[in-house]
Amino acid sequence: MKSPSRNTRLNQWIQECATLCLPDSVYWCDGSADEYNRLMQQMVASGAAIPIKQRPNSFLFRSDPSDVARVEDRTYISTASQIEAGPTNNWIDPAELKKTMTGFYKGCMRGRTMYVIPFSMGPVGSPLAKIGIEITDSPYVVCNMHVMTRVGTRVLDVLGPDGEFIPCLHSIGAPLEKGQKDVLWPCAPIEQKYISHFPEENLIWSYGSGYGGNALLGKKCLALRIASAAARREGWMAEHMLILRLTNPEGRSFHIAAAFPSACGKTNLAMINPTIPGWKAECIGDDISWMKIGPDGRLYAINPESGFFGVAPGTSYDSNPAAMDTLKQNVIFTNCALADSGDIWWEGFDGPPPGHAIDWKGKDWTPASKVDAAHPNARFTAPARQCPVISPDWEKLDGVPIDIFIFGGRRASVVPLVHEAYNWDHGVFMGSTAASETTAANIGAVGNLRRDPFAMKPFCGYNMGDYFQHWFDMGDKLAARAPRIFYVNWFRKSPEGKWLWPGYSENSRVLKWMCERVSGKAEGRQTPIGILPKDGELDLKGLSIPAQDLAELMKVDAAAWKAELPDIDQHFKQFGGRLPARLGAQLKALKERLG
Ligand code: OXD
Ligand code: MN
Repeated sequence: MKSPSRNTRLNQWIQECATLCLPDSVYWCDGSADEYNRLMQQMVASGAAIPIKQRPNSFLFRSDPSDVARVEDRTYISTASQIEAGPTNNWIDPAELKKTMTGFYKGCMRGRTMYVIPFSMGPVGSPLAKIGIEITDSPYVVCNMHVMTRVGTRVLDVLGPDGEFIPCLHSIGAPLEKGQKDVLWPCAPIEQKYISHFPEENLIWSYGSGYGGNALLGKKCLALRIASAAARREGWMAEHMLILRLTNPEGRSFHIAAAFPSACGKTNLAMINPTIPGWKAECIGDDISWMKIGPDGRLYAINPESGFFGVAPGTSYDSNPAAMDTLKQNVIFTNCALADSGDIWWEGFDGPPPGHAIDWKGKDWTPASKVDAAHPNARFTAPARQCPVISPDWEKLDGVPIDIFIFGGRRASVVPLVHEAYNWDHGVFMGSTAASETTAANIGAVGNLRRDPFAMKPFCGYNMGDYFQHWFDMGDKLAARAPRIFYVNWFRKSPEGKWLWPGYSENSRVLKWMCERVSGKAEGRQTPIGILPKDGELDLKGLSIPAQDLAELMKVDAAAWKAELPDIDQHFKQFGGRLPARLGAQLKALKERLG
């Protein structure tokens, strides 16, 4: 197929990749509904996609059991010197990594089509948007990219003959020899999977996986790892944050950006349905926020994505009605179960489980089965515009002004429901020490406590010590206009293992307190770890939480916090000379406050 682009660098790169990967044909995506439908029909015909009768234009895919989540162990930040990637990233010398991967890419698209996907992260024409071009041999990836990004010819128009783009080369790593029958989810074995980033040349190479963030390269690879490095160079921020707008009964709006590790409820919070009377919430994004200081000195955020790639298990009308309504049509489901009714199903779905289903591995499943019907990292890919609570401003080219940052994670103990930072430096300290129990979003053990600074451990494209410094630099620039910083823990448990806080929509009570702090209506109480709600300040009307549970949720246990200090010290030590002195000062101050 002839190139529709006049961009010399782009055409040359496509030519080089075609020569290396040797696809049977090259196809330039135009982003049309027709294209999407055609590819889906091909995948239905091959058996890779299963139409979901109850949900128009929706399809179920089952991945290979070895290809079910992001592979952090095989994800690389390949900078000229290892120190630039820092201690939290895997590193291989760029020349060596390119040599290894070039070996894999040679002829890797034999028997397949090479799709060229021009996409924009951010609304086309936004001053914050960036253009990427993904090459892939997976039609599943093309369809997902249609939903998650803005794909098409208008992107090539903006790119013009000499515009800048981020090249993203992806292959599932499963060439087809003549006459070889394809499998339903082709991919390479784990030891051949590489998710590689070259931030110094704005380049992404991904090989061997077709799943989520490993393969939809606009998301984690571009919008977080490459963008975070670019943002530092260019003076803006790329963060693993949802964005929401909360409006109080008087009509004042607050914009909140919140960072939580993967599978800790970002999508639920982004689509919250407040239980407090008169408060209204709108969703702007559920995973990534790009932010830049505006002409008025405030920080403005856009959601660079156009869809939700959400964790399915646990999503229900109870936990997230807006997400469920988003999933009525035009959805790609991956690794969910298929009930005999013809509808999808997963653990935590509304109502009783189906009597019989086909599980994510394609096997018979009944409630008596000992295994999950849906993989714990099963996902839905759905257009953001279908979300009933999407903000009318979600595609505003200049973004929305952020008032509040929230950090958090899953912690069964120690960390109270909410506390506010004393100031920006203290907030950066909170973000840099954020910790959470691990989830199924990454391949690896689930439930271990790990420090996940700013929920960016898997996504920071450069030395995290420098990333902390970038937060300080941004705070210095924002000065009095900087957002206020809070830390939450919705996941607190009693010593007997009972949830202490109802979570979900009730989290709006905590958000309300934050807004009242910002507008000077809540006084708070000072504690060694930060500012907590004063007795009676958290609106609990209509909620029956035993006093004892509330006390536990709001408790600052100095001894437990002191016990955390050596671990924070250890965590900081890994950054050596790259750790900003301001973080050391914060740790010292916390030690002193704890007595
Ligand atoms: C995601 C993740 O897919 O963080 O958003 O893993
Ligand atoms: Mn995420």
